[in-house]
Amino acid sequence: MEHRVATSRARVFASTSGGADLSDLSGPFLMALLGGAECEAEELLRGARSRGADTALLVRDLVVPALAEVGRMWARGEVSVAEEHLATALATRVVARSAGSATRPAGPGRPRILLACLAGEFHDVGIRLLSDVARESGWEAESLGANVPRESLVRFVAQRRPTALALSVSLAEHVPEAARTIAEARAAVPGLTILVGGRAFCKDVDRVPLTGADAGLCDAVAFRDWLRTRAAEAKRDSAAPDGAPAATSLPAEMPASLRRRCSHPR
Ligand code: B12
Repeated sequence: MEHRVATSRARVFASTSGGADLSDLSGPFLMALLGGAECEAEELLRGARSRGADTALLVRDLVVPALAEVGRMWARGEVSVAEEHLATALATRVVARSAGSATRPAGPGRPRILLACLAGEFHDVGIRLLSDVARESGWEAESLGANVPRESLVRFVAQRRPTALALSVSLAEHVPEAARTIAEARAAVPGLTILVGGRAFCKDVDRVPLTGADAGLCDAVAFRDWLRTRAAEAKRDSAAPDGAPAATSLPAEMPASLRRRCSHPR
C-alpha cells in the first residue's frame, strides 16, 4: 500500500504498513547482527521469506529498524564503532545473499537503474540494499556507492544512459548539492528520470521539490512499487512495433568483442 503526497514539482511516496508481520523477528535479528551471528541472521531472513516477505519488506521492517537501533546504542555508548561496523556489514551481506536467491538472472531489454550517493555523502548502506530490491524487482542495478564526485557521476550517467538515476541523501545540508547534481545530469541526459531518497527527505518531504527530482521515495517498499510500475511502463514503451531487437543494456562505447561476450545469456 502506498501513501502519496503531491507537491508542486515532484511526488513523494512512502509505503504504509502492510505485508507479512515480522515484528517477532526484530529482536532476534538485532541480536544476531550485534553478535556477528551470520547463520542465525540468514535463518531469520529465510523465516521471514517463508511468510511471504520479499527483500523490500525485509529491508523496511527488519534491517532498517535494526540498524537504527544499533545507531542509537552506539550514540549511547552501548556498542563500539567496531560492533556497529560488524552489524552493518553483516546486514548488507545477508540481505544481498537472500535477495540473490530470489532474483532472476539479468537479461537484455531490462530497465536499468543507477544508484549513487552524492559527493560528500558517506551513508551508502541504503543504496546497497536498494540495489538488491531493484534486481529482485526485474531491474538491472548498478550502485556507485558513497561520495561520488558530481562531475564523475554526470559523465557516467551520460555514458551509461540508465532508465533512472537514484540519488541518496542522508544529510539535509546536502540538498543543494542534490539540486546541482540533478540539474547537471538533466542537462547531460534530457528526459532522464531521477529519484531522490534517504533520511534528508523522509524527515521533511518538502525538500524533494527543491532538488528538481521527479519523485522522492522514503523506503524500500515504496521504491519497489515505483520500480514495478515504471518497469511495466518501460516494457510497453519499448515494445518494438517493427520487430526490431530490444536494445541491450551495454554501453555503446564497449568494444565489440566484449559486447558479444557480455550479451550471452547468463
Ligand atoms: C551507519 C551510520 C553512519 C556511517 C555510514 C556508513 C555507511 N557506509 O553508510 C558513518 C560512520 C560513515 C556515518 C557518518 C556520519 N553520520 Co551517520 N549514521 C549512521 C546510522 C547509525 C545508520 C545509517 C544507516 O545505514 N541506516 C540504514 C539504512 C538502510 O537506512 P537509510 O540510509 O535511511 O536508507 C533507507 C531509506 O532512507 C531509503 N533511502 C536511502 N537512500 C535512498 C535513495 C533513494 C533513491 C530511495 C528511493 C530511497 C532511499 O531506503 C533505505 C532503505 O529503506 C544513522 C543512524 C540511524 N538511526 O539511521 C546515522 C545518521 C544517519 N548519521 C548522522 C550524522 C549526523 C553523521 C555525521 C555527520 C556524523 C559526524 N559528526 O561525523 C557523519 C556524516 C558523514 C557524511 N558526510 O555522510 C545522522 C544524520 C542526521 C540528519 N539526517 O540530519 C544520523 C541519523 C545519526 C543521528 N541520529 O544523528 N554515519
